[in-house]
Amino acid sequence: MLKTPENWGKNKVEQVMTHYVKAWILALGLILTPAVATAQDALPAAPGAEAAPAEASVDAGAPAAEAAPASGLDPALYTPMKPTEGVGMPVDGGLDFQPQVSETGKQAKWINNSILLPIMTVICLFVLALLFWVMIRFRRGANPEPSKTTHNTFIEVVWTVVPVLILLVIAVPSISLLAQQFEPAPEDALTVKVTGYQWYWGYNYPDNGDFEIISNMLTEEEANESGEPFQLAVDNRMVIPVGKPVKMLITGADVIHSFAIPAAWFKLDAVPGRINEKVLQIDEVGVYYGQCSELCGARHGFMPIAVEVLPEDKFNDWVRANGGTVKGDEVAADESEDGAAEETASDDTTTEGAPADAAAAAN
Ligand SMILES: [Cu+2]
Repeated sequence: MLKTPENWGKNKVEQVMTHYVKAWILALGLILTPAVATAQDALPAAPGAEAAPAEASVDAGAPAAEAAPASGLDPALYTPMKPTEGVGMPVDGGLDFQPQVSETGKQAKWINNSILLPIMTVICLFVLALLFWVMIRFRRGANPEPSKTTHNTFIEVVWTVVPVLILLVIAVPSISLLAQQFEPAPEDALTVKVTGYQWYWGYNYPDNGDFEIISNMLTEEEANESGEPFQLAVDNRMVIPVGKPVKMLITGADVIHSFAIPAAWFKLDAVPGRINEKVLQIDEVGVYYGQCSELCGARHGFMPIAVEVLPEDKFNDWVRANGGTVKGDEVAADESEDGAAEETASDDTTTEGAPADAAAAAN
């Protein structure tokens, strides 16, 4: 259309109208995006969900969701521990790291709070003071004749050497912490294989008969009932002994997940097709929560991690409650049951085969 003074106004009205319509469509789209994302929750998520198409609740993705949390275990051997408020979980308005329960965590938190934060504070204040000094002392009113200096050897040496020294001060503890985190596990360390699934966690105990724990998030009602934080509480926790190095083998079954426990300064990606290894040692009995820390799909936010750390005898009871084997048990059985020597011998070969398989899988 030709732009004449007559139709110019009309054209502009059309343009403005089109802009308004576009803006409204865009705004509506932005508003509806989260709704569409959450609507995906209702889609059948896992192969198991076909059996129960009406089930669009939180545990639709669970392969074997039980009615009551952790109720399948013998209460004489194991009852889930109550978490300590504010330990191993986030707190409202919290600023600092969670209280650390591992050696690495304590060291890392100390580096942050005693080395990095003071250095950062001093540098920020120093630069701020320099800025103010330049702005006030050398403003045009106070300094009408600017200096023509272009070179000052002393200052140049200082502003090169001082940052190098600062970096050295940071590098020494920081690199040693990094190296310490990736020291291989000792020979006799307990092995736990962690598998990230869309959207829950699986924990295998190859040293204890290779039983598997499937860990799903509790619903809000279930979490309130068991006195645990919603969206962190799970039905079946990963359980490990206190003060013992645990060799964590971490992998993903479908997409990349990330296994993280902030209170233990532990985070490692769960990558399909490869096994990442890291030692986890928690020195205090308790329950510690974490979350999947790699965006892994629609319900990434609903696959929390709960680790329960128990004294070794309690841990062994938990293994027995799950139908697993405990190393000392077979020896005791051998001594007491002379008549069934052949049976126990065959048992031994199977149980001894398990760690070897795990080692082979790790390689
Ligand atoms: Cu995930």
